[in-house]
Amino acid sequence: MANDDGILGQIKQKLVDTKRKWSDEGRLLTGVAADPAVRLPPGQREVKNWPVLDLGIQPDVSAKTWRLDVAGLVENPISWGWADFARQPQVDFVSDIHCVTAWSRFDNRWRGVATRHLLDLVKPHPSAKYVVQHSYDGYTTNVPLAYFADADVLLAHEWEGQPISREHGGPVRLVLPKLYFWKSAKWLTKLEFVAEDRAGFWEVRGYHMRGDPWTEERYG
Ligand SMILES: Nc1nc2c(c(=O)[nH]1)N[C@H]1C(S)=C(S)[C@@H](COP(=O)(O)O)O[C@H]1N2
Ligand SMILES: [Mo]
Repeated sequence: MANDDGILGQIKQKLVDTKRKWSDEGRLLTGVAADPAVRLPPGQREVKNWPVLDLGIQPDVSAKTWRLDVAGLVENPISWGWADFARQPQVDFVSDIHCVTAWSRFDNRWRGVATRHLLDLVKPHPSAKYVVQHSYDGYTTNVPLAYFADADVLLAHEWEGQPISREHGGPVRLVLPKLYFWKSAKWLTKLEFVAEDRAGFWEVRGYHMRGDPWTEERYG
């Protein structure tokens, strides 16, 4: 990743090393098959608080300076500022969070712009199969377009009726409930549509290219 040198100078290298070690050891894998009708995926435990996970940097992005670019294999690339984003149809969704570090948090009420609406505007080329999310802290993560296009996926700017806080990725973060939460980029600034899957920050460090919690796709 082009950004790695810059980030790695600043991030908690120890955290990265620990997570990579877990990946190498297959830690937290239960080997138990899960029923998607069961709300808590295998190996997860429910928490009532909302843990913060980042690379040791929490970029301070105001709505004024925030931008979202949509690029790559799309018919209509866009570049939005806050006013453009706020003008789009807003939807509310309640969904659960499943973090690969084994905590899950139920019933999070989000407000934002549905990725389905964004897809209607940008019109991905038929060859586009994956979406790479890019963030202000240099973080990247890749998801299959089919997951990105689910009805419950939001470019979220509110949680429980309040603007998403800086530590949780405000002003705008992705929320993709059907994959582990590392697939939901905080401080989102760019979406890149690509034909071939491309590993993001954690994926190059041993995490799964897809990350389905119900089949425990923790490590890849
Ligand atoms: N930009 C950015 N997005 C990110 C991360 C990050 O470090 N930077 N961490 C990921 C991980 S590992 C998780 S579990 C969730 C954590 O979101 P939270 O801090 O709001 O709980 O954000 C994901 N998105
Ligand atoms: Mo995570």
